[in-house]
Amino acid sequence: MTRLWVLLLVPACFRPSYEHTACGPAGECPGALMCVQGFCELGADGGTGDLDGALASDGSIQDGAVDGSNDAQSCFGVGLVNVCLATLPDHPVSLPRVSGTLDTTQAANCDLVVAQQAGPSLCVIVGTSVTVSGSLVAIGPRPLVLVATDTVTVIGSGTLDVSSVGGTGARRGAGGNASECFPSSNGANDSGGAGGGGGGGFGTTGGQGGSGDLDDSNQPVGPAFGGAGGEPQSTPIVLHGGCSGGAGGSANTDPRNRGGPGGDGGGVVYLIAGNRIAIDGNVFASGAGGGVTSGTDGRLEGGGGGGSGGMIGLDAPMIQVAGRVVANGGAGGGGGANVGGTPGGNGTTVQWNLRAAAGVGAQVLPTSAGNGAEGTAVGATANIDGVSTNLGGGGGAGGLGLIFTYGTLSGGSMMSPAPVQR
Ligand SMILES: [Ca+2]
Ligand SMILES: [Ca+2]
Repeated sequence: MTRLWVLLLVPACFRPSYEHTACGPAGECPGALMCVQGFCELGADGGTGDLDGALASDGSIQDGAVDGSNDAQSCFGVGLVNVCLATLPDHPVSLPRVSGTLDTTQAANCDLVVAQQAGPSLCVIVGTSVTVSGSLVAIGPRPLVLVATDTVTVIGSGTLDVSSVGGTGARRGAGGNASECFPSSNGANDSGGAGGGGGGGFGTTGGQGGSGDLDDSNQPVGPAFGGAGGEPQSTPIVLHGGCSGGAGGSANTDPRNRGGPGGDGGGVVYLIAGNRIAIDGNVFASGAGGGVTSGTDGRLEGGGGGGSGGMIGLDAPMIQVAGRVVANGGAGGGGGANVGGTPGGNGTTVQWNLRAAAGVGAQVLPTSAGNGAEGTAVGATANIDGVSTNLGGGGGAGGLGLIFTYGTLSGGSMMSPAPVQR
């Protein structure tokens, strides 16, 4: 027998739809599926799919739970995400379940995949308790949601990481580069020095890319404007990740000679516990640094804008944070001179309150291309712009991400940006 899970999202401010096919008028469903609460789900005789996943057990469907309306005791979460379970979990979950990276593209890596209306579908993992005791890195388009009927714990040596990273080991955190973001702009192309890309905006505005060709040494006429940073979105109405930076402009039409790519926005992770969240280790959702095209292919390029930090949600009556909870913005890439600049640093994580190192503009003595902006961390009150120059402009900084708490927070001396109680 396969345990059947039914999960609904019933938030205050939006009404997501369940991702499965609706039943026919008389409860008809295709194939081996059966009708549960108006939707076609896997029957008790099994099959594979989103619903049983790693939580499959010998439990049976409880008519009361399935047929009844949403029992308040089986719903979890008071904020942006609310999860109702028809059958409560009966065992704890320890993460990571397998070594390596959890890719939310694969539904089998989630206990449930649930749609959000006007937002990305969610990869949900459910247990009586959920404990992160190793390094769990999550990528893929779906935000990661952990739900425990009792406690979610990240132990002191544990790390839950949905950060995005550029350069060596590049990855995009789960739910990063969300389509719900306000876009940042690319830097303008100019053969006399291109503009830098704007930084991604999310919790705060992304920085403006630096302008290039201030001396108007080549076509088109005038300087090359840097891209605008993305606008902030401080109260998102769906759960989604951080926002990408804009690309730097290029100096000519040679396809090899293109500006630095924008950094990826940080991912999103959301924890819900019926009693308590305890974070002694790390929860990271920072954005990636803006890129460059290195060597002569990056001649007079604009540096890429940094990606914004992503989103972290903590929802429990008690939220105890002794570790680091971080969603910082990536730095901008450096502009090009005779060669490309250096990439912007990835948004800081372990060094939670430091700004990522700016990308450095290439130099042709005595002139240098524009440096990128340094990244953002807690206390960044203004957007940080890339540097303008006669050569290629630097990329703007990615803005801060968002950390929301729903419950009573204790500790939390190493959180960046500052958490917002909702
Ligand atoms: Ca110039
Ligand atoms: Ca020009």
